[in-house]
Amino acid sequence: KATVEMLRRMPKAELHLHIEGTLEPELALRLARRNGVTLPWKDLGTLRQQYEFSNLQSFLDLYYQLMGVLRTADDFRDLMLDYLDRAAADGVRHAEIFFDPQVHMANGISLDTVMDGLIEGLRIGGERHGITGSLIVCIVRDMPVDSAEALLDRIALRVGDLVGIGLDSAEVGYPPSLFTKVFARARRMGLRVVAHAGEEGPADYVGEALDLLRAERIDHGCRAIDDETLVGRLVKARVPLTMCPLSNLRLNVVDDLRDLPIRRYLDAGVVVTVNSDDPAYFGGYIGDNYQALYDIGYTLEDLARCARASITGSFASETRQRALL
Ligand code: ES4
Ligand code: ZN
Repeated sequence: KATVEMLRRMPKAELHLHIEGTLEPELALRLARRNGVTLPWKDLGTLRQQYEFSNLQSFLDLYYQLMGVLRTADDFRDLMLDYLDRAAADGVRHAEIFFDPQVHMANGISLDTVMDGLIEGLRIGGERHGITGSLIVCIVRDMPVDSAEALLDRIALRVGDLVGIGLDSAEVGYPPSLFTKVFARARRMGLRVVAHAGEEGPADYVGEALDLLRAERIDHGCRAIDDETLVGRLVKARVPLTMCPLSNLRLNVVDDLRDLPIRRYLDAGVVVTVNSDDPAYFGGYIGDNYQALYDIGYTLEDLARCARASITGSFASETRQRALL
């Protein structure tokens, strides 16, 4: 199909991607064997049956359990390389990649093991595909605030290897306001700021992410549509939303892709980007997300606008952005 090729060829950046969410079930089983980690699912068929989710939490339960198979720097390198191979095939030229060190550290893996592996993967993938990438450390919002502060103590030694800090995991009941001080400290360390908000949580959480965390991008932002004033603010301040259609569908944020507010956001002038979130869990990488929007009536012009926004909304240098556009 000519259109698939046109979508694929649009230079794009991926701005909302959890590296642990690229752990395919095959790789999870292989790493479990390699590392002597016992999982409750003995074979691929049984594991595959676990991928039907009712909401964000039911996904997170599987996602955090499978993260336990990631033990060595080589594991993290292999995970990154597999992702970059797939991303490059979808026309991704730059990726800003989330990871959840608090969970790995709770599993007894050091921050250095995680980061050394991911960075080696970025280096090899960069040489292989000409793709650039950077890391965004995520705060797991349903873990104690103390654990986020302890992470920052570790991060302080490696800020040069990070572009930013984000906020992810179970949203409802964990408002951004809990992390005002954590993010203020991260900003003083020189990190750029993004935050998941308005995925399952209310529009108010998007406002808090902007006002209290000083978020420069909002991850998801589906529920911002409920607050007209907030939408106007996103437009005026040109705050990109990193939207993930297949994720929202699979986690029942919406019943149908047509119920996503993307059309209304584009018409209002919001900066919208298209991303894959946790592609190994949600049935598609970034190209599939673009394709799914095309299939329900978004035009090539709409999608080219999103692709362009992903580059200008990235934290890549001006020079790199110009080279990508
Ligand atoms: C996530 Cl889809 C989603 N939402 C919030 N936190 C996450 N961590 C990984 N995937
Ligand atoms: Zn996400």
